[in-house]
Amino acid sequence: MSLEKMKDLQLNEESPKPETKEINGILMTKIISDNWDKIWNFQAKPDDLLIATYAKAGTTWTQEIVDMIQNDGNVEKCQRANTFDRHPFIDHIAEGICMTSHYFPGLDLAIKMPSPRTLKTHLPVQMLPPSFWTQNSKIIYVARNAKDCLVSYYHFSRMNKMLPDPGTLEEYIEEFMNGRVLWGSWYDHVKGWWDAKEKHPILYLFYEDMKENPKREIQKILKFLEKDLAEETLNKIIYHTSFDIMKENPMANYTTLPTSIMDHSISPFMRKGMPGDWKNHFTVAQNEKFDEDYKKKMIGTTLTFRTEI
Ligand code: PPS
Repeated sequence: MSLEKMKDLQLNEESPKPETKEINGILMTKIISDNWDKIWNFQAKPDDLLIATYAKAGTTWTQEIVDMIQNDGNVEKCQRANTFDRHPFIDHIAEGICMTSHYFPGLDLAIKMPSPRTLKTHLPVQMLPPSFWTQNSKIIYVARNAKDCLVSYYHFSRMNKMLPDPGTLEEYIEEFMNGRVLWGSWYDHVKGWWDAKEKHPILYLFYEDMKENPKREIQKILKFLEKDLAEETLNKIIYHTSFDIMKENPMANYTTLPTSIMDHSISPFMRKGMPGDWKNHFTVAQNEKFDEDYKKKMIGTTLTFRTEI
């Protein structure tokens, strides 16, 4: 198929929902599982910075903060390209019409990118390419409470043609609790990365803390990156990376992708940006069941979350 034809299809036709296939017990798209070796053998470098998250935990927000820091608060420089071109998503491979968008072959983009690179991943800790550990690359991990992650992931799965159909919210809650969603169990993800920070340079942040006090959390990132910025620049970063400003920023809000891939009229990528939105979605019965199951899955960890602020 010619590139023109592929672009035409991308603009005018619905992308089919992807096939899924497990790799190492984790649900992924089939194309990722079938090409797993390419991801596993990815060569990290000592000066890479990796932003790792469970999906919908505040990845894009953190990417924008980090880019603003790396560019000393220069907004124009941060608008040089889409978020997914600035920070390649190393565990994303796609095929067919989606290949015409840079978003999808994130792995290839990362391999070609000159250093120093800032990269994105949603991989659970045991699936991270081992070179990140041997190269001692810095990692920022951002965690968000399970219920808000679930609601955000549910709406994202409705609007993003690259994710499986989520069904009803009732059905999706069950799938989420059982870890039967792409990139696997939220519970194992947040706990696995929490434990990993004992042995590796990982800055572990929380979405709720970032929302409560962005200045304090950005200062943690500055310290971790061994950067110092003037107060005025810091305030500029807080403003530029606020939900309301990022929502209007086409280089950060995914609106440059065609509707055949992400349909923001179904649900915008920058949707609510608020801790506690799960309360507008869960019934009392769903919440009780979720909490009971949550206690069992999170037993024995020192990791705690706030489900509202
Ligand atoms: S992805 O697709 O996994 O990379 O998504 P991710 O960026 O991790 O998460 C998207 C959710 O983060 C919200 N968001 C923000 N919240 C607060 N402030 C800022 N600046 C911000 N930027 C993105 C976004 O709205 C999604 O959450 P929900 O709850 O769906 O609104």
